[in-house]
Formats: sequence, structure tokens, C-alpha cells
Amino acid sequence: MLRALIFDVDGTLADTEATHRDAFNKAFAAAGLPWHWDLPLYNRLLDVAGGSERILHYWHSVDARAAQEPSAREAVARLHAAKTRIYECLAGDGRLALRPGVLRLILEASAQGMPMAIATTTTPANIDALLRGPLGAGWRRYFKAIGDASTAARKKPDPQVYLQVLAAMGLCGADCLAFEDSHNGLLAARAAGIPTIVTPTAFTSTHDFRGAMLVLAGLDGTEDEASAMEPQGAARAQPPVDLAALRHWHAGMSLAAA
Ligand code: XBP
Ligand code: MG
Repeated sequence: MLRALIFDVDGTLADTEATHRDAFNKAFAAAGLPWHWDLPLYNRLLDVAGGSERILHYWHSVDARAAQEPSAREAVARLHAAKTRIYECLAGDGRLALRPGVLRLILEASAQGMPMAIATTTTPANIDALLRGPLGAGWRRYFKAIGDASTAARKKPDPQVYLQVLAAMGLCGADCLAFEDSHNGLLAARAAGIPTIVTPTAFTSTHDFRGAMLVLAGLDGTEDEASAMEPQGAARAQPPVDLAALRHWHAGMSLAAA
């Protein structure tokens, strides 16, 4: 029986990575660094979950000696904090819209008493910047548990953040559904035993989604740019995803697994 919905944030609740990339580049420029992450490079860097981990990984690739200095971690932390402040300005107050169908599903699940959680590798401030617009300043009341970069040190594809929210809700993975956008996120949710629906974005449309319960263009039935890019997997147009459909899919998956 379906007992909770668990949402990833970046790429799933909203298509945020273009804004993250902009914030990283603005932080590099403000720090006087000659770094610029263009789209092809950022697509590759997204394999590294976590913004500070991503910065350190890139620094190693351009200046391994400097990146290994004892002071490097502190420098990365300062740079990432600046990036987060910039992201909050760029994404805050509803400037970054939720993906089609997401708000409707959250409000429907809330109205029907279906518990929800967030399991993300992103920084807590980024979640508040994204959700306080569409869900209001009290957005946390919609979620029974929130796992993020402040609770889970090990980033996706490690399942730590998913295991944390399952434990907080006292649920087992098989009784939940996870919503993800990326290969790393799918691996993390599956490692926690959670059936997973993937809604790719243009950043992740070429990822490997084997193991997903479903790969959908989005949650509201319209084609988004990712599905227009003919991604791998079975992304396709479909009716709007509501709680009845999720219960039906989850029951079918449970029967198949029985
Ligand atoms: C996606 C990520 C994050 C963002 C950047 O998180 O990997 O690192 O790219 O945000 P999600 P930070 O699990 O929600 O898909 O700079 O705060 O890490
Ligand atoms: Mg994601």
C-alpha cells in the first residue's frame, strides 16, 4: 500500500540546474576566478552531486596541487556559500517555477493526507528559496521529513538521504514512491528500496534510467523540452499524474514484486 511520496528537488520539483550554473559562474566571477562552467562542462560536472563537492572536483581538474592545499576546503566552503547566496536571489520569491503538475500533486496529496518528504543533496537555503513562493513561507508543513545537504553528508548516489527520511517517517522503501530526475538520484532511491518515477530534464535526458518504475515526460501530461529531446527510456506523453494513478502504479508494482 502506498504510504508516502518522496521528492527530489533539483530537476524534479523544478528545473533548477540552469540557475545553479548561473549562480556558480557569478560566484566565480565575484571571487575573481578565471573559471566559467559552460553548458557541456556543467552537464559533465552534474555527475558529482553536491555543489561544494562539484567545485572541489573541478578545482582538482584544473589545479590539483592548489586543490590539495589544507586551505582549499575552507576556500571551497566560502565560494559555495557565496554561490548559495546568489542562487537564493536568482531562484527566490517564485522566480523559479515548479515543473508542471508538481504543485497540483503536492496540494492533492496534502488534501488527501498522503505523507510527503523531501530527499535532496542540495543546500537547505535552496529549498526554501524555491518553495516559499509557490507553497508560502510555511512550506515545511507539507513535508513530514526533509533530508538535504545539512542532514546527509554522503551525497547521491549514496542512499543516505533517502534512508534518513524513511527512518524519520517510520516507513520501508517498498511502501513509498520516489520522484527523481537523474541517474544518481535513481540509484540512491533504488538503493533505499524505493520504487522510483523519473521525470528527466534537458540536463538528464540522456541518463540511464534502467530500474525506474516509470520514466515520464513530466507530471502534468504535457510534453516538456526533455521529452521533446527524445530521451532514452520510455519518456512519453501521459495523462496528468494524480494520486489515484500513483496508487494504481504502486499497487501494480507491488503485485509484480509479490
Ligand atoms: C542536485 C545537486 C545539487 C545542485 C546544486 O540536487 O546535485 O548539488 O546541483 O545545489 P538534487 P548545491 O538531489 O536535489 O537533485 O550547490 O546546494 O549542492
Ligand atoms: Mg535531482
